[in-house]
Amino acid sequence: MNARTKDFELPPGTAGSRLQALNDWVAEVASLTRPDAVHWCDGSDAENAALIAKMEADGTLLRLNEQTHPQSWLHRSHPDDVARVEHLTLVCTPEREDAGPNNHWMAPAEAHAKIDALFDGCMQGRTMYVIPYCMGPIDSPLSRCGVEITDSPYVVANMRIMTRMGAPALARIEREGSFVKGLHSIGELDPERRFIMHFPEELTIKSYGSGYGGNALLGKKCHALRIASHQARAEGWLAEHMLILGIENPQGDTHYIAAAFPSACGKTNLAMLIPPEGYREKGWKIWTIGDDICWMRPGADGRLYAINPEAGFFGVAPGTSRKSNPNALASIQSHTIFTNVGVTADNQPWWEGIGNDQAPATDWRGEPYDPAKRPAAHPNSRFTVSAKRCPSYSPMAEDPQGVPISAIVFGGRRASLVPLVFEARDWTHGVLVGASMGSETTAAATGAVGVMRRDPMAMKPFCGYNFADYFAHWLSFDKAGAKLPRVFHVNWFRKGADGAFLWPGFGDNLRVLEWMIDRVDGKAGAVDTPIGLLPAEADLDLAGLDLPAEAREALFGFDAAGWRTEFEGIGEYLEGYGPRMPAALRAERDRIAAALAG
Ligand code: SAT
Ligand code: MN
Repeated sequence: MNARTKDFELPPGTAGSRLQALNDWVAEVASLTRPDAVHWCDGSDAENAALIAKMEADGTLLRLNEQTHPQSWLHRSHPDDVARVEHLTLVCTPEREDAGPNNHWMAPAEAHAKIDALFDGCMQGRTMYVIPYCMGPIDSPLSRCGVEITDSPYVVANMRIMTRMGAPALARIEREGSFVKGLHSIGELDPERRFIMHFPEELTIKSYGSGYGGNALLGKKCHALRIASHQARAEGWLAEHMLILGIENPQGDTHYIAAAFPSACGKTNLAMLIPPEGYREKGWKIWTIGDDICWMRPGADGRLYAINPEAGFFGVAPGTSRKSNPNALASIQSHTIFTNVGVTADNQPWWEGIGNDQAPATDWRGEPYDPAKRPAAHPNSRFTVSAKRCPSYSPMAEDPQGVPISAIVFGGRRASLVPLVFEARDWTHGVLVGASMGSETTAAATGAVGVMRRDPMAMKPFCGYNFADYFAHWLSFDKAGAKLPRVFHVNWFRKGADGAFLWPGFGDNLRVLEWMIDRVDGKAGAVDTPIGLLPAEADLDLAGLDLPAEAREALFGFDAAGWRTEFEGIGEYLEGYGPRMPAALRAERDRIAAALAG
């Protein structure tokens, strides 16, 4: 046995246990990728410090100003590796139809062969890290474990923040004997040699050629959404692209809301909302449970209970300011990894919309800042920070039972037509509202920005199986004994004729959330329209807001002709899923289209 082979052995005290399958897989991967060493991550502070020191030494991480931002680092990615790559992200089910028209597909055998050829010998000269992790509180029955193998210490450091990683996760894997396998290598960071592949039947992920968040932190989108959505369907729960927040009213009652918005549409801001002054004075409070992913399961009382499977935030930096999101800004004062932001002359992180009086000296590519050349921060630059650093982080986020969900909210960026808020009539209508969601694209994925596309439940890039089957799975929750959340749709992004946003957003969104929970409690009014229940202006607390008549008309109005056209588009979109589309959803669309026509 040489030193390398010894490295492949399990951590002390675990040999011969239910971890044998894990050990065999690690050995198999090591013989394919041929790393110089194998490191089993225990998640300890000492391990993290050693990794950070190594990355500082080789330039992977640059230490930021230790006085203003203690224990914080900047990572500059390869300039071609700054976002998710949807065209290279594949769902590899045996039958193409099971992945559906919403996914790029490749047959499993072909996919394995293609990506294993890239992995062949790719870790020579590198260390291979084995990261056992748990998505969700370590003792929650809703949580699921995985193991990511990677050759990127940057990934290890980020996974340590984003998941419960290390020894406790390994212990749970040993108890349960099952885990999601994720193999990752940054490869050559060559966009021509890049794939993010999912094998739902094998509970396996293989990702090659990118170090970027959603492509490389495999616990996040790959496991907690694509693979988990597949598991959730089989096991009767939901894995969703949703933030979770608690709204505590002045009486001390807390309602929990789960809300789905596409990437870079303000989930982090909403999850950390600070109530407007008048609300604060009365005693309203917002509690953050999660900002990106929500796993929900019916409880014994028929309600849906949710956990945030993540332990940290991977938030968009640009636009984050004391005004837009003070809680996020407070969270990232220390112990934060910044990726692709600019820096000031004294080495403080900087991005467009940070709202301070400092100036960037160096841009995200490490070049002297020149606004004619490029922004200081990449539009999809990010911060990674532990959720525990967030002042509004809810203690309930660690509750193994999860929190009961009172309302589900769908929303996207819609410059026109879609009003500020409306409520679905019932669950089936709510599923249609989610299924027909549209949004203008953002910088979170490569490709054109600002193009309207259908993004059902904000899961277009993340659903690990055929959307038609996914909609059927959503519909299946409506059964005897179920006490399902109310469903709403919001649009914070409505614009006026001059292109400016009509709704102030941010903290003022609480005015809309209050209406929702009052609807849940049977206390607020609404106007019935074919698309759902809209608040009359008087149903919302607009005190202290200066909304011109044009804005009110657009935000609370209902444009029947515009919606008729929209419903034609929705019909065509749903038909694209063919015969697998649930009849109930088609009938619901037809019912509303008929009401709009009549
Ligand atoms: O890159 S991630 O997928 O992790 C972030 C996002 O796009 O939501
Ligand atoms: Mn997201």
